[in-house]
Amino acid sequence: MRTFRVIDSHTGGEPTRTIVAGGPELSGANISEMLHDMHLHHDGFRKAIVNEPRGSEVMVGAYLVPALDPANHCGIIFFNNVGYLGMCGHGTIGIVATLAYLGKLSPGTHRFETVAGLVSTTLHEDGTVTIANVPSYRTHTGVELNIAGQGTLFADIAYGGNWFCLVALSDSALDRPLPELLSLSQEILRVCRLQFPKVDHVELFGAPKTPGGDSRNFVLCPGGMYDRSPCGTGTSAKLACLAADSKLAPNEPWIQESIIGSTFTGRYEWTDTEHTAIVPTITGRAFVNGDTQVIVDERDPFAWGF
Ligand code: PYC
Repeated sequence: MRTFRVIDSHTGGEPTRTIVAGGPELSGANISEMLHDMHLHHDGFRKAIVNEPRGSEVMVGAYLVPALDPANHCGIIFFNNVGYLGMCGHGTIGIVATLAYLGKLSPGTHRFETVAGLVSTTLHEDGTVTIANVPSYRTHTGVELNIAGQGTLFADIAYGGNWFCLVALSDSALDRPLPELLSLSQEILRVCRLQFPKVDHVELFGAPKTPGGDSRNFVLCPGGMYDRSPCGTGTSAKLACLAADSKLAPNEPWIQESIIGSTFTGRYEWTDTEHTAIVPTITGRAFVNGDTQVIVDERDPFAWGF
């Protein structure tokens, strides 16, 4: 019998399950090597935490590991039902809320080591969290994607801690039933990856419904499910596109609404005078909604997930 303590939270509706005790000791000289060790030797641990029957395809897991630099709070390995994520914006906000719930963080600035790079966070007095994400940038614009039944769609390819294919649809296009949005975004991903194999998220845009909102999105994640939050890395990629097109000025707020109506506020600054990349900041809120002991009973054929 093995046990792990996990804290569940959700950020704008999107769940994060953070393992705070009982996980494996990982070897490696940095967070990428630790992820490699987890992938090679402890992948069953990932599956047990996020897959059914305890989890689901929408669950994002986070394993906290010691920081290499003592100035940082800890390292984070993000994962889901099919593998690992370099960075996760809603998950980082969830981890800050989780560590505050555990009494390990108070309002102020705290840095975390992720596979994508160093992420600085600020826990505000009102419980909201701002993350200063890794440098984000657009690599391609006006990419033609021929999608059956849709004709030619035009996409941007951008990095925001994960790789995104971003497609602006008509204002009402996101009002379609969710299964239709899932199959459309899956087909866009299939076609996009023929040219850009590293892209693993698709972000579709339509008109916002929230008063004061700038845009509404539907984000397909690598596990085949859609993000209930506006997606922190996806909003970072969107900000990189807006900056590259001079459609949003530095420090101007951008209210990104998710498909369920939750919102993040994004802003950016350029990293350099050549405007090669931006540093996006994303503000949102997470709530802790579970504090659980996970039991792995070796007599249970599905104890390590399926
Ligand atoms: O918020 O960055 C994010 C994210 C990635 C996948 C699910 N959420």
